[in-house]
Amino acid sequence: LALGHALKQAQQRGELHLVYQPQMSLTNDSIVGAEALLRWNSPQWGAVSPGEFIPIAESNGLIVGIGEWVLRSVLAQLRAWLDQGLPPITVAVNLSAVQFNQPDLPEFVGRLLEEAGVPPSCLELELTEAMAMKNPEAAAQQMRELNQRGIRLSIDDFGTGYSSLSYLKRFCIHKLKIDQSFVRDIGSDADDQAIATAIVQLAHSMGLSTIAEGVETAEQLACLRYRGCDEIQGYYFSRPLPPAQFEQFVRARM
Ligand code: G
Ligand code: G
Ligand code: MN
Ligand code: NA
Repeated sequence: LALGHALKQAQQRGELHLVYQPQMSLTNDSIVGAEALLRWNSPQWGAVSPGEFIPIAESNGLIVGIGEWVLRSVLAQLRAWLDQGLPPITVAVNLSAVQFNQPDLPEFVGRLLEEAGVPPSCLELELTEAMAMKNPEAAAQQMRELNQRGIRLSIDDFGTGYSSLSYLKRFCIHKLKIDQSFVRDIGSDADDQAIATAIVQLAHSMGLSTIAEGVETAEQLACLRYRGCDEIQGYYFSRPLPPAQFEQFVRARM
């Protein structure tokens, strides 16, 4: 409760900020995108993880305002990077179920993109299997409308939830994010190797790409490359970075 109260003020007081974790293509070894991750430095509570405060924000309704702030901030950042001559990248934003279920989300995001002057293909929205499968018909419609506006969609933590393959085929998504729980022991665990192979083959057979999360070692990277995974994200490549450091990271590799 106290945390919820502090969170209410956090936004106005500028205690929230975003960090950007680079995403690398394994086909041409270049940076193709980033995932925007929310951080909260509370003077009272210290650094609070989004894993802790997002559920609170979802239950007390603050998530709508916070989610809108995240989208606006990411688009302003993308516009600034484009103006500064950075190559166009796609930034992925985590959506909460509350946001995804808002009927006017596609129109709202479309308006924010126009106002910011950012090509829709620079924005990717991350959904979870649970969000997609709770009401698959409504979710499919929402995805279609986002897709029609040129916004990219991915399924986060893929493989940990429950998704019907028949629905997966009908969802307008571009990418599956292989959950880090399958990546951790991929060097030695035959089950994880089989799962990664299956996800990559499933994705490719449907014309989707794959990104593996939580890649920390060269061995994990080699295993994923061998299995045809398209992109990686993780500490091996880079931690999530503040905007200025992310820009430096990209420039150093241009
Ligand atoms: O970065 P970290 O591992 O601490 O993130 C923990 C969790 O918080 C992850 O599940 C991530 O998806 C979620 N998260 C991070 N940033 C955002 C955000 O901007 N919006 C939402 N809804 N979730 C976020
Ligand atoms: O649920 P979601 O996939 O959105 O959350 C991604 C989370 O994973 C972020 O909180 C991010 O900080 C974390 N993360 C990113 N790279 C790594 C990594 O290489 N190892 C571990 N353990 N966590 C990572
Ligand atoms: Mn994510
Ligand atoms: Na994930």
